Formats: sequence, structure tokens, C-alpha cells
Amino acid sequence: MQIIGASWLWVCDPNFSILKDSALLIQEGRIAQVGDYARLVDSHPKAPSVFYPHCVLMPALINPHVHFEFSNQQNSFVYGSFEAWLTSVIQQRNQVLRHAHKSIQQAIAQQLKSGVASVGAISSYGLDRTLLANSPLRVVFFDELIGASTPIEPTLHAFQERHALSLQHKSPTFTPAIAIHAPYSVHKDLAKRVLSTLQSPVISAHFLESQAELEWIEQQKGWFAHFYKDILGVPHPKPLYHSVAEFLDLFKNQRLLLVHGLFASKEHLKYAKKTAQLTLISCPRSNRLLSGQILDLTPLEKLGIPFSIATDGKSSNYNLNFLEELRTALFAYQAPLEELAIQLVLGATWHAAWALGLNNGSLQTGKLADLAIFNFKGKGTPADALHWLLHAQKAKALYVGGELAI
Ligand code: MCF
Ligand code: FE
Repeated sequence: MQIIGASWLWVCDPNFSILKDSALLIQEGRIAQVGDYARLVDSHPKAPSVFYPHCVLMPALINPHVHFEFSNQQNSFVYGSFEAWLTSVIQQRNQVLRHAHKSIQQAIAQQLKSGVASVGAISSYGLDRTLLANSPLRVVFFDELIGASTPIEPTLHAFQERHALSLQHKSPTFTPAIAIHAPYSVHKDLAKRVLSTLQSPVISAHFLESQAELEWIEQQKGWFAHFYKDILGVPHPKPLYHSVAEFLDLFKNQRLLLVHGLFASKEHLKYAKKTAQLTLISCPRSNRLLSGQILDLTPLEKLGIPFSIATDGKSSNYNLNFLEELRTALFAYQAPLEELAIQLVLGATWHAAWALGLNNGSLQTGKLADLAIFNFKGKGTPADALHWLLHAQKAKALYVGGELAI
């Protein structure tokens, strides 16, 4: 049992409640009580207690979409067009993936330093599995399925083997899950076989990240025809799905993270929301570098679709600093400033926890004691979120399941 308190406590519930001079009573890695610091100490005199003055105590942040395996990438991939980027990935990825060990460890350290305790890690090859399983991070580990060719069996068996290795690491801080790479790269029979034979508590998929992807599915033409013919050597390529809806039907009633969605129409989003338990994951720096666009939040707001921010991987970013990613979103997205800052904080806590199916992301009784503490002289008003976001550089302390991680 321990008591952790601070000058300001951000509950990170949908009302963005702020408590002054408050604390958490922590028992067996969970929040047992939330209340006034002095009163909690009085009523539990034997519990060790710590108070962080001039600080904010909030749920540890959650980065729901990272490709750790590409942490070595600096200037091997081409930016400025999604098409040029994807071509360069096909050509250069082997050299980028080599000797990635040290840079993966640095990327993990960068998460912790930015106050991130939970990640949604997209793993294409399993190179990051043991490093993540042995790290202090709470990880939802998405083995990513990719494969457009038939017969599907060789890819299916290789994936089953990769996922079986992940299942061996299953623990309270390591949840194996499945990612379907994208509509342009995963054969529907393969996706269906994987999703019907393997359980996944949550599914992640890249979705309508480029105009070319939309044109390929909806009009069966454009750059992807050239990509399949000339780069992958497929003689008569056809899209792998008849429509966007057919891709989304793979995920009926599942907890689903759709990543990017830059070229999704309101109709696509409406259908996705109806079909699955949806969260939209937006990666503003990756989107700027690859597709040259920033997500429009208006349709999400109109449809009541929750969103969270993520860094993506160094495959499409210059670092994995989650606080910098949130700040980029603050400057790039069109929305009233103070309210946007609150929504970005809630996206990184409350909504991201729901998206990944984690019992954290909010300082409420029963939640896991995954906590971040930052230096911050607040005023206790809603504008605090904005001022914190503008200046936050690194966490002063980070707890995962009540244990100090940094
Ligand atoms: O989210 C970005 C851009 N969209 C698609 N894929 C990736 C991203 N960052 C890394 N990737 C990986 C993906 O997991 O790049 C490869 C896959 O391994 C592209 S397809 C060969
Ligand atoms: Fe990605």
C-alpha cells in the first residue's frame, strides 16, 4: 500500500476533472482510493506516502501505434509522397531492419521519458518482441499480418508461428494482438482465416492513408496498379476488396483501431463506426511526411468517433517523442485551442486506454496505477491542459502498476 499525491491531479475522465492537493491510495498495483492528500495520509498512517509539489499527477500516457522495428531508420526512406515512401520501404527495409536492437531500446527509453507507460506496438517481423516484453512498458503487441498473394497457406502458417511466439510472452504487461496491415496489402481470405482462427482482444489496421489507396479500392485504378505490376511483378493485379465496406466487414463487433483515415469519407467513417468498436488513430507527423495532409477532425466530432494521437514508427517520423507529437497535433489541427488541448490529453489517456482495451488511462478507483508526474504550476482551470502541453518536456516520475519505472 502507498500514497502518491501532487499539487494537481488530472483524473482524465470525460469531464476532465481537476483535483487540488490530492492523492491516490495504491494497493496491489491498482488505485484503491482517490482523495485529499492530507486526509488519505491521516486515515492510512502506516502507508508510505510521497507528495510532488508544483507537479501534476495524471494517468501515464498511451502511444497507441508505434513500429519499434523501424527505429533505425533516418534517411533511407523517401518522404513527400506516400507512393515514393512505400516504394522506398520495399527497396530499403532489409538494411533498416538490420542491427535495430540498440535503436529499439532507445525508442523504448524515449517512451518512458515522455511519460508513456503503454504502447500499441505494431510488429511486422517479431524483432521487437522480447525487448518489449522485458521492458517496463505495458504493451499491446500487434503481430502484423501482410500478404496479398495466393495460395495464402505459406503466409498463414508463418503468421501463426510468429503469433504463437508472442502468446508465450502473455502477461499483465504484455497482451498479444493482431494487426491487419492495410486494405492494399492483405488478401481477404488470409485476413478472414487469421481472424476466424486466432482470438485478438483488439485489432489495428492502417486505413485510407493515401488518395492512391482510395482510388485503387473504389475505382480499381491508379498508382497501385503500377505498384503491383512493375514493383511486385503481379501480371494482372486487382484490388483485394470490392469496396471499403468489405474491408471493414472483417472487423464486425470487434474493438478496432483504424490508423490514419486521411482519405476516409464521412460515409466510410459512419460505416466503420456502425461495424466495429472504433477509435481513429491519427499520426500527424507521419501524415505530413508521407501524404502531405493533416486529418480533418470535423467529421469525427460530428459522428462521435473517439480519436487518439500516435507517433507511428521512425519509418515515417524523425523521433518517437510522444509529447512532441501531441504538440504537433495542437498546432496542426483546426479546432478551438483550449478544448483541443483537453481532447489531446484525453485522447492520450482515457480514449487510448479504451481503444487498446486497457484498464488504465484514468485516475479512478479500480484502474491500474499507471501514472505520470510532470513539473507543472497549474491554476486548476481548463486552460491548464494547454499550458502543460506547450511546455512538457519529460516526466519527472512514471509508475507502471504502482512500480516506479523512471
Ligand atoms: O504507418 C506507416 C505508414 N503506413 C504503412 N505502414 C507503415 C508505417 N510505418 C511503418 N509501416 C510498415 C508496415 O508495418 O511499413 C511496411 C509494413 O511493414 C509497409 S508494407 C511493406
Ligand atoms: Fe503505422
